[in-house]
Amino acid sequence: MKSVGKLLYVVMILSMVFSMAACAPAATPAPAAEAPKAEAPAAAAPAKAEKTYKDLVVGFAQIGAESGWRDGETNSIKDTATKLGVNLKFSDAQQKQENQIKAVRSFIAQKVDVIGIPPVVTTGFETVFKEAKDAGIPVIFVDRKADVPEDYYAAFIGSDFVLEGKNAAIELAKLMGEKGSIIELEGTVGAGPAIDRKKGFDDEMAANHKDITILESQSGDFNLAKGKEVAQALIKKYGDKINGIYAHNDEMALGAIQAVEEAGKKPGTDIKIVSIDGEKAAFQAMVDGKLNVTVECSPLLGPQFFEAALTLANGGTVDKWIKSNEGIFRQDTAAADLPSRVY
Ligand code: GYE
Repeated sequence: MKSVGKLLYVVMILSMVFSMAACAPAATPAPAAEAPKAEAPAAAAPAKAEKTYKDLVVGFAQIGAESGWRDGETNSIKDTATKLGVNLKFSDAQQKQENQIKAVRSFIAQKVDVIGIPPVVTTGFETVFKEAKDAGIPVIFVDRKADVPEDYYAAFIGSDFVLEGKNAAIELAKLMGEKGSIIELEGTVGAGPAIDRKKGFDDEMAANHKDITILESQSGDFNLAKGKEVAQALIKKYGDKINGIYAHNDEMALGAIQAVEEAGKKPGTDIKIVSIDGEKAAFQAMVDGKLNVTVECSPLLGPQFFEAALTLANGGTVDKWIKSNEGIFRQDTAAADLPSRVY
């Protein structure tokens, strides 16, 4: 009992001291009060309201529609904009760099908040991205990059193409029992993913798969018809020497499959085929046993793109490289995976 009384006494004294301190004018300022004081908020102009998705005006300068992959990306951008209520100005350059440049200029003139673009090739974009920078409009590279100074763009959202190429090489070498000869179908000449997918693949083959020879490497421009045409010409040239095909995207692999069949061989068996993207059609080709592996590259970049755009429009910063999550898919799971593929 005695100790309870003592405790009560201490509590009473303490609470008196605290209430006195609360009422008394601050005599000796606490250390924190010595920090430079901000201007009284009442005197300053009211803070600018943060933009929401509904206030956001975004220009997107798409390349075109060369692949199912790109259609998948276009849908992801458009659908996400609709869902979020973003005012999207979408332009289709029909595979032409000059049209993409025109689109960017028109977005600058319209004073959009942010510009998104997959530059079709890496060179020739410096002037127009400098113009965007001078106009204070952040540029986000979506899925492809251009070779411009770092401060000409705010972020790149997309894949590690060198790694995709390296993974494709490891897969193809394994399928071929670490020996034989292959042909390579490259993407659009001068396009970032074509340059990097070649580098990743060729370097891995040269370093770790010395009994595999790359007979020839040619551009199939990331589309089915050209991929088929190039594969036909190379099959004619090298005949039975070819044991493997590496295509920088699924569309060209689908073209190559047709070329192999027309040459009287079995794609996926006589000639192993590995490509990149993970399109629905590639999964179907794996189910049919004609394609062996697709290394995924996701075009479903809409949500990450608009999130970054909103942050930038509000003056925030984002990671310079926003990476997409991707896997490697083989024939053994293709049938189970196919129904959930979006693009
Ligand atoms: O792999 C290809 C498309 O830029 C990453 O472009 C993209 C590539 C994709 O045409 O199919």
